[in-house]
Amino acid sequence: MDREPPKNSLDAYWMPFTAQRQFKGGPRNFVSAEGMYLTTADGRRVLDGVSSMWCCNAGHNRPRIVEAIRAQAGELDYGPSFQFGHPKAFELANRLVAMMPGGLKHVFYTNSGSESVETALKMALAYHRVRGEGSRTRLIGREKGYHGVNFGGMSVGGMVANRKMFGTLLTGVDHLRHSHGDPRNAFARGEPAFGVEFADDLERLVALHDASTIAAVIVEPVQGSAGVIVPPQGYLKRLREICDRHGILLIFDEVITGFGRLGTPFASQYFGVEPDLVTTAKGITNGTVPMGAVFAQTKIYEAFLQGPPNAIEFFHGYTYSGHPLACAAALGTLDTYEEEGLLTRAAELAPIWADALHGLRGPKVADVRNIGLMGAVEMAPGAEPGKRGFEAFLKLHEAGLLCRVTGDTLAFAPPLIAEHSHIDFLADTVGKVLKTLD
Ligand code: PXG
Repeated sequence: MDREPPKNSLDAYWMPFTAQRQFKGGPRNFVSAEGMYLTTADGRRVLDGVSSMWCCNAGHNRPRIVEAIRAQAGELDYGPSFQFGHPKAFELANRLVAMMPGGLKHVFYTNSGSESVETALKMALAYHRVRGEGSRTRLIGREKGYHGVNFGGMSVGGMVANRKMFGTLLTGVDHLRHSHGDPRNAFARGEPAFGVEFADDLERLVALHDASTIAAVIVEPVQGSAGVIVPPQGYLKRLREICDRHGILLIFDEVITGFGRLGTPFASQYFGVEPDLVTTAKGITNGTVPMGAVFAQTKIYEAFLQGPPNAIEFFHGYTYSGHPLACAAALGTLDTYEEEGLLTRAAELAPIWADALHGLRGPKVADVRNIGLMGAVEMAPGAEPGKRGFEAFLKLHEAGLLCRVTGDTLAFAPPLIAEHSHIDFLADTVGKVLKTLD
């Protein structure tokens, strides 16, 4: 018989990516947020060291965004997204594509990073098919990659724990080797010097499968969830060259790197590499209303515009694609980013950020990685892998600092409004907690 949970039980909520029993034994709830800080249920202020989940690039509770959402809710709360539109969806699309380099001039709305990834993979497959190259059905991801939790993204993703429970996933998927772990790259500042040749792994997969079977390669320009793994110098350029050589589409998953994280609006500009498709989410609305967007090259968009003009060209979309509240939130977000120069602010903060993180090098620290305003401190594993990481995460929370943890790696990406004092507090707090670990 099912066990009846007590009233107001914490058990009713099956929480995402959470150790249910650990959490429910001592819940960590936030009740409000402002600027750089979140406030806990017991009234403590916690510095947001990771833009909550790499989302709140402008910090919390920003007036323009809050107002835009409020006003929109009282005007057009919702309307149909298929065969109908609303003005803000078009206004936002124009503003978004203006931020993108080159031919990335069309945008498709989704509700999350996972949906952006599924959308981009479907665009890639369908694009080849409408051009008469329907044999290009293979999708290539990368080891340690994170592309969300839906079947396509999970299949091209390369995080073992996220894959192993869920069956055989998509067929026809292969993975590039990841570029992490060369000891010569430990404590590199920014892009590590060694490992550009990992991009040549794509040539190996082309030799194995034949280019005529490969639709697209998807990579995060900087691997976020795996613990801020920065690409070796020249790696992404080489990947672009190999894709071009073989007619393979290159997809950048910029769910984390998009909207200023590296000091340019998108990582594409930072690395000087123009992909065919770009997936985004998170920072597009500063995390306030769920939204994602996929940017496509004009050649891809236009390839679909065939057949009778009243026939739907791409059988894909979501009930909430371009939701009015999300569009309003995104417009308020872009206003905030522009008015405060936030999309380039990480470039100014990057040297201070690098110094602060690398200053943590010490006995228990195996590696420090940084780029733009993101970074990671990888601790040497203690008695049991992951134990030290989780302990540090809890102690940091107690000490008033929010971070993310993956294994024994602590990841940081503070809001782009951070001041030097916030960065100092972050580094000091991590340094103090490191000293208390076994
Ligand atoms: N692609 C990338 C590159 C991501 O980082 C997704 C897709 C999926 O987005 P949604 O919106 O469906 O969750 C992500 C999400 C972390 C962490 O700290 C990272 C993400 C989400 C939650 C936690 O490792 N990235």
